[in-house]
Amino acid sequence: MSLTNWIVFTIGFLIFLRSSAQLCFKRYVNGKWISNEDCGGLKKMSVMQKELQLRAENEKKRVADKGWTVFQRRVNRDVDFYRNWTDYEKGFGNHEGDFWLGLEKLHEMTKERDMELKIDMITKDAGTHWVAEYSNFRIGPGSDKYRLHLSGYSGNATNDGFSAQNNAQFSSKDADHDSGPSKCSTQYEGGWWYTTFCAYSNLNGNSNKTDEKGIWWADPTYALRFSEMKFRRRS
Ligand SMILES: [Ca+2]
Repeated sequence: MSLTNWIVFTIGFLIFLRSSAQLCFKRYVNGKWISNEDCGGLKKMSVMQKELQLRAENEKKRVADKGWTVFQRRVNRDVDFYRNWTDYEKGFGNHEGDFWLGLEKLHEMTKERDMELKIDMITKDAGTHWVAEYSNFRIGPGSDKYRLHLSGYSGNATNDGFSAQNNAQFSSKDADHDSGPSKCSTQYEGGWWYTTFCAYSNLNGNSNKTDEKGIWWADPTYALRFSEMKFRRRS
């Protein structure tokens, strides 16, 4: 390094040190250390950062509180949903893939709060994304066969495939509670809130079937390749 460069570097470094030191320094005056105004600025900045951090954490918590609890999913279609009552009560499958949370938990989690329901679906033929939402959703206790309570449909699905089942008890292949002479659970090969006329949807149906035993919404001709049911506290 030449002498000129060395002098320029040294002067530059000294200017840098001085400007940095001006941000926050303390002086010893009359036996006391006194901070300059910039130290107050730094303190303010640190408080502001903490506030921002706290607000971000609160926001995160608020979003989490508003989050949906998924209780049914058909995506890989590698889990058998034609199961008995105990399985539907306790739940089955893999939470990351195809699963059923369980009727007991559904009842416990929806019984005391105002819940809303959302169902995401993708049709098998065109791959259209349908959403069906219900502003009221609650599942009754086991003593009432986990009766379905829902109302307030909105959405872009071809039709409302669930409101007609409001007030139906849950049925599985070994527990017929559909109130009709037939046994809808075996006829449709699923566990569902079947009623006298069976159903207008069959999201827990047989993934290998394309008729009324398959997975469909509003009409057996509308077969689905994906479904996800979830609830959250109504805001
Ligand atoms: Ca029956």
